[in-house]
Amino acid sequence: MSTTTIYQKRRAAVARALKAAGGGIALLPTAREYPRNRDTDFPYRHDSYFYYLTGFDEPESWLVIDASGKTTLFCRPKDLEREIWDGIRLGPKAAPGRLGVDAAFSTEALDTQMPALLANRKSVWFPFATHEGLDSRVDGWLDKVRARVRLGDECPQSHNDLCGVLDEMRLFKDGHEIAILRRAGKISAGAHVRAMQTSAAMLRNPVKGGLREYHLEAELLHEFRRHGSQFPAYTSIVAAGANACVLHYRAGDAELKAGELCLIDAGCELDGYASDITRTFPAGGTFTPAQRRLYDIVVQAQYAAVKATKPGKRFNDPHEAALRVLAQGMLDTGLLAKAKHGKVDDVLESGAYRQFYMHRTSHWMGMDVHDCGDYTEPGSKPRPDKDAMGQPIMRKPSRILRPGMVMTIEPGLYVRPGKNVPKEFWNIGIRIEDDALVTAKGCELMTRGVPVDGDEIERLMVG
Ligand SMILES: [Mn+2]
Repeated sequence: MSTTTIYQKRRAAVARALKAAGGGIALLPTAREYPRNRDTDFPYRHDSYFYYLTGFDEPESWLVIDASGKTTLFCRPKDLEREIWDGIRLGPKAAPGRLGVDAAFSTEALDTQMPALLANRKSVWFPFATHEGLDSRVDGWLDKVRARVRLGDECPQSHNDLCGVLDEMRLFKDGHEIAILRRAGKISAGAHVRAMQTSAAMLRNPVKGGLREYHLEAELLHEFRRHGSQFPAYTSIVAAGANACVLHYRAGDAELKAGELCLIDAGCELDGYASDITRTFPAGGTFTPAQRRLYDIVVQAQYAAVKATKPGKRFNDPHEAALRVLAQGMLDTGLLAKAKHGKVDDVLESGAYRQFYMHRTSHWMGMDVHDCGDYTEPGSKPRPDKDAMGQPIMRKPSRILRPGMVMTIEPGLYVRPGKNVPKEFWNIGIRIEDDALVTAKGCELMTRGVPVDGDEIERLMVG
């Protein structure tokens, strides 16, 4: 299938969803450009929804989809002067042929064309709370339509959130998307291998100033980019030693020392799709016994979560499976004293595990690293549950996993120094994260080009 056809099919699916919801018209801008400082912008990143429906990455573009299936694109006009500075623009004339839309206009015609497109439509759909100023822009266009009601035009009567329609579509990845996600996962895995090997090599042959977190970040970025990745999918975390216990630490300039662990959470974005990998490894290539003890618990927790990631299971099942292994590990190692905390079920019930494991095990992944998609099962009834603090609430059961969904599996253990915490484990932070595609029978880990097994990591690093 040509890529144009893929985007046409997705737009047709949106039109069908609008029709099923009673008709109307959907409009969707891409992301805006953001200035960084004088004359310099932040690297431009298109809007994921917009790109999902067009494959078009020029700024200032808009897409309009009518419930009848008719599609209209607004894009920057051809401009020889601007194109000399900023690069070739597609332009509205070439857009229908290239992108398969029915009509195309210059963005300069937005304010004149949009009211005409919105007139006599039952409702208007756009993404809520994702583009600053969008709702007032739409209001301005509706105002122009309303000014014409005496001429017989009708104004849309309702606003609908387009995100709901698009989120549900994006939650299920098609073959085109899966192929890109696999490639992104492979590139990122290679980058982690490279960082591990560089870490051990630089500690074997010390450089002036020592091995720093940024040295490993540079290896990651080099590997991403040389395989065609446009950007990192998120800011890379390279955390030396105790920094691993800071969940949103970034790569800084801390020194990596032999005998300490390094946690790297980094993934590239490739052609609009993310990857998200975390590995924790001994900076010098060999785990200490205490590090290895906790590491193996996290590996086992991840295995348990992977086993629970298959069609028919719920989104929360991998988390519950990982949690049980982690909680048992906390008791076995004395992180939680058995005399005080009881057995594994008591720990799960009391929430005492939160001292060492305070985040969830999974999130959806796709175009966005924390991708869109409902985490609860649509159409199901709320039932008694507990919130993050263990308080009883009513909520819908978590989403039933189905083929085509992509999620991370990322258990961890983070041990900050504390009075009743065995000293040998202080400042050890471990997380292991892979990206799983739910398949017909189970799941495919798309990021296992870098190992998780402790022995394999040691072999890879000393090799
Ligand atoms: Mn993640």
